[in-house]
Amino acid sequence: MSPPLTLYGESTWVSPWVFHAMTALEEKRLAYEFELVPLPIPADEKARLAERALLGKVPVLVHGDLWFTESLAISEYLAETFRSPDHPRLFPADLAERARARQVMSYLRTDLMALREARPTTSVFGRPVTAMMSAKARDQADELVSLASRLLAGKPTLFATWSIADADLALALMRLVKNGDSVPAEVRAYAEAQWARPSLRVYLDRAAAAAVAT
Ligand SMILES: N[C@@H](CCC(=O)N[C@@H](CS)C(=O)NCC(=O)O)C(=O)O
Repeated sequence: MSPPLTLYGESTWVSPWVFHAMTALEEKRLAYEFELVPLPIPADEKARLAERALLGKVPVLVHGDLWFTESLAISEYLAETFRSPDHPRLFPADLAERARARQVMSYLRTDLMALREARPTTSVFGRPVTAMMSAKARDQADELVSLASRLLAGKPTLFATWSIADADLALALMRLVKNGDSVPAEVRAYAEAQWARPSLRVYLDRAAAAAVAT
């Protein structure tokens, strides 16, 4: 029998990386405990997490004696531990599509800093921002939308079947949609359809409730 799973997330419900890890667990239909830590993480809690998980950040996945951080490491571990066909897939079966999915997810984690600053996740889950985007943020938004349009080309998912890259791309696009920035209709429809997917809703509903409460 597999040891129990625990996911550490943040009590403010604003982390795209916890969203990714929780969506992966939900998509795999795994039972797990959920532990909340405040953000910023208090020094003593950060040290406690870092002692076990190497880094004092969330998300942290605990599986038996293994504690580790990094959202992509978590989804890849879940994909490789709880394999298809016994569990739904998180990554495309096709190697070329899987490479493309990793390309998109890596881009979303390491790029778009100006856009992420101008359109933070607080404005996705809670109150929209009214400030104009800087020229750099606008350029990054244009690049993001162009990438989405080219990859989607009217399809409902990036690849032949849903993958965890769809969840990440939808969240990135929602930085624009939720703030009233211009997004082509078919890209917006894709992001909104992803937003309704049950595995994403688990984090999103908690984030929406937390936003209303603050
Ligand atoms: N690259 C990491 C990013 C994790 C991260 O930056 N988490 C933030 C919350 S969004 C955090 O734990 N910050 C607390 C801190 O740095 O003290 C991932 O993909 O999981």
